[in-house]
Amino acid sequence: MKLSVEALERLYATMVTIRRFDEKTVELFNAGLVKGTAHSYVGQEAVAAGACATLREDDSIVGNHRGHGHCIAKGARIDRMMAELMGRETGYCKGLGGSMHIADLDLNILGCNGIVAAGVPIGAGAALAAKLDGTDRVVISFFGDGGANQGTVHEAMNLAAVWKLPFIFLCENNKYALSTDASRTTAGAGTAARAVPASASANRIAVVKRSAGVLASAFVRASDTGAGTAVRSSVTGRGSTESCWWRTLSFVGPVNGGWPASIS
Ligand SMILES: Cc1ncc(C[n+]2csc(CCOP(=O)(O)OP(=O)(O)O)c2C)c(N)n1
Ligand SMILES: [Mg+2]
Repeated sequence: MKLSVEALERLYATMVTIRRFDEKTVELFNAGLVKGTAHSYVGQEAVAAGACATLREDDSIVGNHRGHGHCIAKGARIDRMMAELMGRETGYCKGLGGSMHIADLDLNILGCNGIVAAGVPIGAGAALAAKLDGTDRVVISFFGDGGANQGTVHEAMNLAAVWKLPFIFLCENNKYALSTDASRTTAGAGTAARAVPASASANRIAVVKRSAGVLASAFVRASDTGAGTAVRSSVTGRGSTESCWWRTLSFVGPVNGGWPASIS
């Protein structure tokens, strides 16, 4: 599909906004201003930007723990998101939800979720509602390769296929479950293959057809520091330079205090 210059510019602007939002979040997190924790979407911007660009306003999304990009791409307000991260009343959830629970029902952002893969059955339920209402709305749930190992994803895939729900399972396969290499968590022919028993075909842009399907994107998050190109160790997967860089950006632990060497 050939995109117009305007469409490409819009996609690029969305990606840059997501990147800047998370760069700022790192700064604020390191300054101790972000309440609770937060997970960086740096390196995955294209997935949310591209997926949400195919949606209408009345289509819904469900994000996961790494959901800043999902919300921004669906049109969430930056100021209200940032307020939420900092625990302020002006935030999307009055500051009570924090980074992992941003929701805006007016924008059909049904919520991000700190429980790995919990957003997938929620999305399937919303897709069932869209179908029962007789609409042609679609729903996308974003989840990771780690989340793809949760049983609830497979239950949802089965029902979505049986009931032909207008639901896209969008697996963002960044090859790690936070910091654990996929080879240590995922058996078989890979994440996309998990969809086969439910007869959904992976690697297909199913949004176009507005029917149940799986879209799997595979990548390793990389940065313009070049850290992403560090040599991968055969044991931990991630090279040491990349590991250090990843830890500074993922801000899911004692960033300032350092990490135990055993965490990969
Ligand atoms: C049910 C559940 N188990 C464990 C955790 C802890 N946890 C948070 S993120 C994560 C890994 C998720 O990996 P993946 O789905 O690949 O997402 P990524 O972080 O790579 O984007 C885990 C195990 C959790 N939040 N919920
Ligand atoms: Mg992952």
